[in-house]
Amino acid sequence: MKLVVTIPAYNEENTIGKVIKEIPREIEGIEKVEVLVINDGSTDNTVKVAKEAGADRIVGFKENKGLAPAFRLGLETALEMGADIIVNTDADFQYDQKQIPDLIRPILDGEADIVLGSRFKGWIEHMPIQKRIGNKIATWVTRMASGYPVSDAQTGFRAFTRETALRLNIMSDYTYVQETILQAVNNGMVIKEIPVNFRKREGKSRLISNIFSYAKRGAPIILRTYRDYNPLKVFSLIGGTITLLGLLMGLRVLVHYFKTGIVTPYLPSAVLTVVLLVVGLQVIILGLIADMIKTQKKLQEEILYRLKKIEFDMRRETKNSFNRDINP
Ligand SMILES: Nc1nc2c(ncn2[C@@H]2O[C@H](COP(=O)(O)OP(=O)(O)O)[C@@H](O)[C@H]2O)c(=O)[nH]1
Ligand SMILES: [Mg+2]
Repeated sequence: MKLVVTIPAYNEENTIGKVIKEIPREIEGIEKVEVLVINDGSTDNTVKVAKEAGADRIVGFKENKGLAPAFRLGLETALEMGADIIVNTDADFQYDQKQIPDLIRPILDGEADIVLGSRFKGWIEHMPIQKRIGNKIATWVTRMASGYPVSDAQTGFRAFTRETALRLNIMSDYTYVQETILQAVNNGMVIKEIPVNFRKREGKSRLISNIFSYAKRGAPIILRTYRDYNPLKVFSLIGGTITLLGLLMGLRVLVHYFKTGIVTPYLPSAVLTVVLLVVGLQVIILGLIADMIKTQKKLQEEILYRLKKIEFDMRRETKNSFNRDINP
């Protein structure tokens, strides 16, 4: 069993060294632990510090591309490095790397495909109130959208099996945290949470400047992922509501017509009824089409999974790489 610990980092020269040094290199049930840093176009000494602290491999982008692309590159590179288990952690020294053995335990015991380190079930040294509220809201939305009773959807401390990493397709370019949970649930993967410790952040968050901009960028990702997995439900609800409004409106016109035999005073209502009914039915039809696309998407995901499996198993054996490596 090989474990690869991935650390996405953006200007984290002050903390990344400590994070790497804290990662246990000997874990029961694991033959080899390797550390992979994904440098997202840092403009400070992140790469140099990471190398000196003992990172086994550093990959990344020349420019800042965002956390989700960095996470995706991390998964791919870890697969290529032959990881059987992948742990993702943050570069800011907030998570306690000594808990990695606990985090991967459910995977080693064959009880989970994904393990999430939940801070709300564990210990939090300090989290600004704004962020705490934002986290709670985003977690609630993720819980509603996924059906999984997650307690901390924003956690960056996670473990994945190789199979899971092959099946995840991260589409967003901002944050991967909720999308992975929704995809995992919809692919029938087993998620477990364990309580973890969370230290106070040294320095400012690189990801979240304020909670509103996070919500503005994060909410569409959750909604889009939900829509993609439940198109018929989403479109029927919207189309159904519009149709219902049309029917109610039409009822008024009809009642008047049956009473008096004329429609003329209610002509605007009659026109609106027709418009609402036409639009509502169209939205429902769109839902039917989207549902067919969903079937296609499932097939495509299965094809992609099988291709990735062949590709990454081959890369693992031939040590053939994408060559996204960065040398300080
Ligand atoms: N690749 C990449 N990583 C980022 C970016 N912004 C933040 N990170 C990393 O993502 C992790 C979490 O970021 P952090 O700023 O601590 O966010 P917070 O804990 O949610 O406030 C850290 O390891 C950061 O270095 C980014 O633009 N690109
Ligand atoms: Mg952090």
